[in-house]
Amino acid sequence: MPTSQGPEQLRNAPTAHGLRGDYSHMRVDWTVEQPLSAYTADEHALWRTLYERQSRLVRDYAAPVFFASLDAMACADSIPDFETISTRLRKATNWDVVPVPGLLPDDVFFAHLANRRFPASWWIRKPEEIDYLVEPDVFHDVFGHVPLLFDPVFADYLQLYGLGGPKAIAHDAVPLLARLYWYMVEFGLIRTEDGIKAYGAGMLSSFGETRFSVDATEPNRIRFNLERVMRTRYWIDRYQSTYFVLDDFEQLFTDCNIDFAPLYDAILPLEPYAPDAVISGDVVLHRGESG
Ligand code: HBI
Ligand code: FE
Repeated sequence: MPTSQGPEQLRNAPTAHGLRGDYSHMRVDWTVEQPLSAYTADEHALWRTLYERQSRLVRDYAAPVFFASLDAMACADSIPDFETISTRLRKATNWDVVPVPGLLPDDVFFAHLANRRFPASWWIRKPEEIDYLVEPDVFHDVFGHVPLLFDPVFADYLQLYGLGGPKAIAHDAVPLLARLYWYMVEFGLIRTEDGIKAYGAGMLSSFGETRFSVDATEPNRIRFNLERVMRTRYWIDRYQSTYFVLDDFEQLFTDCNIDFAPLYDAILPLEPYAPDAVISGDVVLHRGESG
């Protein structure tokens, strides 16, 4: 798959600042071999620590599809072989997990999602980063993102997201599409029979934000609305001030299965909403107490 950017361009991209992965030996699609034999015993132990801590939390805080899929992944004991995970995932929703050095240029990232390939960093964080790291590591990507790819509707939504990438790039609207990813893939909430639960990878791979997003009184919880999400800025280095809540994944797929171009043209000239804003027209499920 031809790419418009080489490693040197990525290094100049905003997300490229101080990238920690090794981008020197990549295939043309920016994937690499997963260095299974290179993982140390300490790294596998760190994976187990992260896994045990989060898997206890997700029973109470995550949407059921998340922990049912996590169980099916059977990856508690060590950093998983992406091929093993992909074999199971292909059977479920025809997605693959492919090893990459870390953050990818937008066009490369979108192209992988459009072809039902989830790019996952192969390396794991350092012990001192157990509660926070800037770039996604193997725990964030595989523990946080992959379980949802076992859900057929969410799996189709994420491919739709990737397919929408080139149009967003053509409209200079990647920041708007990124908000949709940030709020509805990284930090999404969903209604369940047992109340509002978390499904976003950013929260479910975070010890603190898993509970904060579901229990805390500080953040707003507002019913999902596509235009609203596309117009709302987000925090990248602190818990969110607003979480958007899905009725179900069908709502996300249906609302996003449209031509985004008119939305981009309508929203781009407008002032974005602050992360903690509550506006008229919001269906407010919980009004945050931070404001
Ligand atoms: N690359 N590996 C990786 N993972 C991401 O989540 C990611 C990325 N590149 C770009 C990106 N996310 C976002 O800028 C787009 O979703 C907009
Ligand atoms: Fe992520």
